[in-house]
Amino acid sequence: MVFRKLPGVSASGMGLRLSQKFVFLLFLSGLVTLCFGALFFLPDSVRLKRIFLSKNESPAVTVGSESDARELSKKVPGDQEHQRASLKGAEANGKLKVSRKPSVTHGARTVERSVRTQDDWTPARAHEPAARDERVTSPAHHGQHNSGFNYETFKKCLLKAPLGTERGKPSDPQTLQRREKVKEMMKFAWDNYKSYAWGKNELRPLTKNGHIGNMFGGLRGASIVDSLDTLYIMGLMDEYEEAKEWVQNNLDLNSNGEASVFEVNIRYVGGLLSAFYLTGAEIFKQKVVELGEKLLPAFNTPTGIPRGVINLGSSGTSWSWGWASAGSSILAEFGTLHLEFLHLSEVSGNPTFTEKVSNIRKLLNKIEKPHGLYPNFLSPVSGNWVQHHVSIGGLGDSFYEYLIKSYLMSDKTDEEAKRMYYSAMEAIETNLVQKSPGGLTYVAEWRGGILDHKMGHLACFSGGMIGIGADDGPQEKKQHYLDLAAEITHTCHESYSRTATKLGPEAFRFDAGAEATATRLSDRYYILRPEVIESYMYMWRLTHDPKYREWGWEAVEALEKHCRVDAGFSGIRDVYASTVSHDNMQQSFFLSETLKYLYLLFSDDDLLPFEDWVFNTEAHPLPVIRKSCQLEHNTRQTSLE
Ligand code: DMJ
Repeated sequence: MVFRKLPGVSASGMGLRLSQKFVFLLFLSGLVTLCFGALFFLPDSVRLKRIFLSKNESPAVTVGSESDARELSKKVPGDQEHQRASLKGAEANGKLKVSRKPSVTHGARTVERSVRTQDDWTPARAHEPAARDERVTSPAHHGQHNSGFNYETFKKCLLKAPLGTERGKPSDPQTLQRREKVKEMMKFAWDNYKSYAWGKNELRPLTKNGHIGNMFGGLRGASIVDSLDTLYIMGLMDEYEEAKEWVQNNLDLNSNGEASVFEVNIRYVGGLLSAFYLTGAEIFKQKVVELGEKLLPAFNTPTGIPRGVINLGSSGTSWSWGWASAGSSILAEFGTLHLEFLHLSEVSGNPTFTEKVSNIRKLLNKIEKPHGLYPNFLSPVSGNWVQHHVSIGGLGDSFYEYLIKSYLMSDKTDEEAKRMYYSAMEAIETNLVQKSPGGLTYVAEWRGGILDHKMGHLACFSGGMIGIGADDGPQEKKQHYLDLAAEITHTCHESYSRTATKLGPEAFRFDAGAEATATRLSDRYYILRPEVIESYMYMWRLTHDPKYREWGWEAVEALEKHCRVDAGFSGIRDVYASTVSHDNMQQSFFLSETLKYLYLLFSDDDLLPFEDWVFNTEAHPLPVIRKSCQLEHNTRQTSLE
């Protein structure tokens, strides 16, 4: 090999001068630094980080940029984007085998019916305090725990029969007819799931097969567990029995996959808990306690703030979402465990569940909040906020919901939750609530002090939330909160009525001349979400203004026209297009929430009365915990023995 001698280059070394060697070395070291730096500071890559970090470690926390926040805000727990962005490993779309038959026979049912008549429910009369709480002080652990939970006592402490006198049957014929229609929709959705996707997580109604996805860590049957209480409430008892039988024989909790703590909690834990409370069937209690324990290792962080993802297998390793920068946990995820975890302690006697969520509450109460607002990202390592992005929609939403619902579920004794909710509301009103030029009230998003004039479909739950919170805040603000709730619900209805399909987009804006309409192509889809209908239901119960039932009926007609296909219901890709294109997915929350809220909207108020029940964020009813009443009954029982 011949090296041509360049003019001015010495013959020593590799033919380089000292200064050239220095520049070369500088370049090399720069390159090395850049490569290592990229692993840690360029956009999150879970895989690369796993090479260097153990699963239970998080990288150092930094405050991210606004562009990070914009990107992240597109990924919302529970939506398709979120699912895509989530985990490795699980079956991907299209890789599933088409299953045309249910994997179990439904004909011969041997499982004993646990359906109770409404006569079984004795309302509680008084709840005077009792001497001691054996249940709460029980030190036992699951398996060895003596929960002390007594289902009969629980029933006695309800003020009213859960399903009312006649399962909430409305007296006027038109409302009854509408309610029957919703029941028929549920049966249609269920029957098709059963025919084509039985045991899978969701139905793909166009391709007539099942979808498993990667949110539930190998758990199956999300649509079954999410439907249990809806079927029961609607009186679809054969279907409820099929669902129960599947849980008993096929719900396998020994999975080894990577699951979203949030999604497993709201759908599976919530679904099983409400099925247990409504029916008293022990199988639901057994399963839910076992599953709850599998979520506990996610809390093994320096702060006790759980990470978003957990391996449900014996390793129990947990880590943060790859898309949540700097290893942060999401407010709407770790802030949406309180209701279910309190009930896990209640039915199991294991105080650990309550301790875990009380610790989250304590930290959030103590931490400094910019302008009184709660940003969406928090480091589970340092306990500091990671980004100053605030939203009452995706990434923040159900945290606020669980504050007011914790207060209501505690029989109005959880003063800390109450205080935190009303001060958050003050901050939201001061900083986020806006009026559009056309007079529509909306809740904007906040990015480190700059307002983004957009509202997500997810944020439309807030009409209902502000409505149910109106009564217990400062008395002088009661009417104000009711008005605000009505205005937000009206705006969300406008986002529906300004489309060709009369279904609302994923997000709508109030800038550049837009008024409650989506301006970006990517925001035009509707995936059978419940939030707008949820607010109609709450506002109907609170005001009995007939417009809410009319709006609900508009939604039923639109769902029938645009989302109903041969084999179930499907989301649509563009709510503004009169000829729709379907997304081929019947989300489990359609059965759990959308149809349940519609059914309740067309029912009398004594079906799941608000005095006794709060709905978790997946619309699973959980009972108000009346400690003093239960203690009184337990004490009385003990003295009789
Ligand atoms: C549901 O899983 C829950 O309502 C959750 O809180 C947010 N998103 C979906 C439905 O849109």
